[in-house]
Amino acid sequence: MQKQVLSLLKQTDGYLSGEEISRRLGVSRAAVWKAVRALREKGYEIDSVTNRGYRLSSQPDLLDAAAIQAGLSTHSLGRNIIILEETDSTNEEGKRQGAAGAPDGTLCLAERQTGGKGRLGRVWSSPAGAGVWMTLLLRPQLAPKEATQLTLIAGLSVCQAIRRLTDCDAMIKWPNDVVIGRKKVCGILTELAADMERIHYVLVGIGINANLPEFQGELQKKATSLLLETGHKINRAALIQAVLEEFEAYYDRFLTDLTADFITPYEALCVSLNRRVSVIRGGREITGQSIGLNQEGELLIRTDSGDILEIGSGEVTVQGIY
Ligand code: BT5
Repeated sequence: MQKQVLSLLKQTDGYLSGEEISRRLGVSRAAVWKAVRALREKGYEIDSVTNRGYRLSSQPDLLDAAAIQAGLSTHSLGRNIIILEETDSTNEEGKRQGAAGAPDGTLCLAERQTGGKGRLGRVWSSPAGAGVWMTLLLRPQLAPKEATQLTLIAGLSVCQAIRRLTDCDAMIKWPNDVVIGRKKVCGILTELAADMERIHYVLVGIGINANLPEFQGELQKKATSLLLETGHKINRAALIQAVLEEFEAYYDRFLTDLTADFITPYEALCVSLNRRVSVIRGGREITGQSIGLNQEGELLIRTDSGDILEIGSGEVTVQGIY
């Protein structure tokens, strides 16, 4: 019903009376009014003037598969797109799609997540209409331990996509955050469905604070959005396209040659290097200097006692960034 009312309003240049809409759709005036109210709640601005009727004056910036695919130069990523108005988490939707046999490169997007998640059960704030909350479903022929590198490729791709479209100096905080200045603009959560030897599918979940106008509570001091940084809204379809294109270029190279070098460009954008860092290992906090990444993307730390540690996961705190 909402769809039908919307489509009539879109086809009409000026005003269309409630009576005309109800006649054309064969429904009551009250039903038309209810549909208009529901559309307004979704962000459509609909003027109503006595004796003239309704007129669509502006439409919300909604995610649209056709807009994302128009001009998209990837060959497999984003060729199948699922867009939901609301979901628990696009990673969970990706798992449902993966279990149901969705193809490699499927992209799941939601306007809003009710259970957006970070690592280790943390919450990812995902309000409606302003973010890019997306998950790529991939079916690579990789061993499970090689999949951790996909998180690094995703971080690098988002960082480069933001730099391509804005003048923000986005940087990567190893392993999975993209930051602008001292604040986080994107988080990445990679999950796997695998057995010991073989990956069934990977879910690369990417959350980018695109057009969020503000943050609440503790996020005010540690999160930022592209809107807050640049002062204007970014076209989310263009941002998604750029991320998919950057990702696919690195991903294809990585799949054909596991030693393909994405570490050099990653290091060039990584804010966690050559800094004092602390890391929790075996329940103990170790401090030192981060000196680079190895081929597997592990962070190399020269500890204060002179040892070199390779950190593959776990929490690293870089001093000076939130
Ligand atoms: C992450 O976890 O940064 C991974 C976030 C992944 C989100 C995407 S959205 C699409 C897909 N579907 C999902 O359900 N998830 C993925 P972590 O490093 O654990 O950071 C989580 C912490 O970031 C929280 O504890 C907050 O402090 C902070 N945080 C929460 N929401 C934020 C936001 N919108 N922007 C910046 N920081 C946020």
